[in-house]
Amino acid sequence: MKDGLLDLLRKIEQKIGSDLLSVKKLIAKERKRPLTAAIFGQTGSGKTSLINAIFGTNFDVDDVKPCTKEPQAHRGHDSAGNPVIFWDLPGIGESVGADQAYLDLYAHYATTCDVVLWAFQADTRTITYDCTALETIISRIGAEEKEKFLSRLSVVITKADAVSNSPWIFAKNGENVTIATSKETAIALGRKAVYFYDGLFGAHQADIVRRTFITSNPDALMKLPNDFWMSNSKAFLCHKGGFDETRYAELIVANPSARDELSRIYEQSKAVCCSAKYAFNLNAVKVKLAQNSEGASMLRFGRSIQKAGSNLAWAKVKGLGLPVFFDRGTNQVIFDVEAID
Ligand SMILES: Nc1nc2c(ncn2[C@@H]2O[C@H](COP(=O)(O)OP(=O)(O)OP(=O)(O)O)[C@@H](O)[C@H]2O)c(=O)[nH]1
Ligand SMILES: [Mg+2]
Repeated sequence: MKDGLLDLLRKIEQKIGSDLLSVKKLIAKERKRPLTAAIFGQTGSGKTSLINAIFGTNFDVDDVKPCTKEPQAHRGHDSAGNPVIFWDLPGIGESVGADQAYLDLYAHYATTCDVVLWAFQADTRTITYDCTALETIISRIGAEEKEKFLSRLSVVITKADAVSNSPWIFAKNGENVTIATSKETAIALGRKAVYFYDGLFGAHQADIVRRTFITSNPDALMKLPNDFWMSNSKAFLCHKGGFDETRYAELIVANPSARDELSRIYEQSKAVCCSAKYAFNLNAVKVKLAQNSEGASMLRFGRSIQKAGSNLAWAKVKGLGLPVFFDRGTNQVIFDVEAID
């Protein structure tokens, strides 16, 4: 990872020359500070399970009743050895009284964390409750903090495995299994991603500033419309407001040399779908953490993040509770994952 970071620095150096010193200073400062993150969302939406899947923690989860009652922290390091603190919080929706206290907690973490994830579970479509909670948090943190908080907030859609417009694909390779969506399920998840993102942020989208490190020639970025601008250090490209697929497609055609920055900002303007159960898209969640954090901390995840994929041990797949097919005509099991070596 350190080499990856140096490579990236060299690339930035070639592009922006004299500004390298300011970028280096920024990175040095960022490295000393732990990256802090937290996850919000309704009870049972799978927050703790997601953290367990990403960080290998063993926090309690419950199949029936609200489980996490106090904030609990995973204190670890990213792949470059830099400190990361991830706060797993209680879920809202447990009771009116508990929610008041939990929303106070959320307001606290909203202003103190570098990045916040808001979890929706894929097999639901209700958003009013979460929207009301977001408004309460905003009213508690005040107008000044609002923009910063919203810009650091990402939406994750959990339990993607619960969406199966057509079967998920399990590719066994020795002791490992790669789990992928079928085309239809990928499309359904893509629609969910837009639905929950737009639903949660609603009119607030106009206030959201997204930013990404500049890796292309800055000259190419000068021609972008007025809702894009470069930070003073010329290290970041910033954008304020909503950024949908149509606009993204138009801008890429008009500004092909700015493709890298535009695609990173576009990715930040969408929810990411994942599944702790299938270990699906967990790397994409880490990318979200990195992209939405302030400063140069996105570099800290850098190239250590492989392309989003899903890998599970075969032994784990056997324990997923997949259906068993039984033929009543022959009185035989036709398919049982547990019977496969
Ligand atoms: N199908 C499926 N179920 C999941 C997934 N992640 C979590 N679950 C289940 O969802 C239920 C709730 O999971 P938790 O991780 O405890 O949810 P939580 O959001 O932390 O809940 P609170 O702590 O009460 O806020 C458990 O039964 C989990 O097994 C997933 O990716 N897929
Ligand atoms: Mg929990």
